[in-house]
Amino acid sequence: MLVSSTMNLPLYSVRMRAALGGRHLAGAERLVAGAAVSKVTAELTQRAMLCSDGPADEIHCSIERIESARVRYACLPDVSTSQVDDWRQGRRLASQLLTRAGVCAEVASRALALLADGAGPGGAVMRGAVIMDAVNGERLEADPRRGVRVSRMDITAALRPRLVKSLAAAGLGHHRVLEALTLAGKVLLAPGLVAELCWSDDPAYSAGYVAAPQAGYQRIDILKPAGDRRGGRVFFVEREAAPLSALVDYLERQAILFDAAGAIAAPEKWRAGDA
Ligand code: WAQ
Ligand code: MG
Repeated sequence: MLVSSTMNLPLYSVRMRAALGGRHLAGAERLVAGAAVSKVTAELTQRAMLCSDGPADEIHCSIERIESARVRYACLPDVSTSQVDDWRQGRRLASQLLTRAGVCAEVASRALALLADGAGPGGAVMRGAVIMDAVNGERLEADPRRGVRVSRMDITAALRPRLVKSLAAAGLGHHRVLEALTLAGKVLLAPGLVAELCWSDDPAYSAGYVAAPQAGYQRIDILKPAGDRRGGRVFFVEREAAPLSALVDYLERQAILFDAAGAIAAPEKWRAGDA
């Protein structure tokens, strides 16, 4: 009998980050079979060359083998989308969703202001994410220029075409949705994680999300003014739940492959009075 043994083949973490004039431009991370490494590396490099603010003047790719026994399999979070009138309303909704997830109201406001102003030194965009204490708003990441970069996650080759199809059917065909959903899926399984807030640094992409373990991946279609180059990610944590070192190690190093998707809801108009 022929048994497919792809589950036992080693996987490769492929990571790309690109900069222009010392400023972070783009990054991406995949986890793929050996046979796909060169193709995926070329795709990610091409993205850095074609990105709207590019081409990059510096691109770093790193490729590293991961033993299949170390890979964890999981299901992606449910996806919902709220349509708002403008970014102010979007941020009010984000604040509500964060407090509902267990982030203190003042901490939620602080995080929104931080991403709005640029979370890196001098208002720069960070390459990775801010880690913030959900109770007192303290920033916990060791390097506020770099932040913590989540990697070693992807969706399986079997799930990918199905997911691409169901996202497209819900009007969510942009590659950013699939990538952010994968990243948030990994983040939500982190020890001590309360919620994630994110919007893109791409001036042409205004959507973002609040993700939380119970509520899933909650998209908000407008979280910043058109043309704004500032964006970022904040991971809110409950400090007592896990040591920071364990959290960062999980985010940076634990390999996770998503082999199942959650429910994908059609976009709904948000009314400010909604509970
Ligand atoms: N780990 C940690 N932080 C990251 C990572 C990562 N792997 N990748 C990006 N960031 C941070 C970094 O500060 C970026 O400046 C910021 O997030 C935004 O990155 O459902 O495209 O790649 O419609 O611009 C969200 C909405 C899109 C998608 C997010 O992020 C949807 C997006 P970008
Ligand atoms: Mg990116």
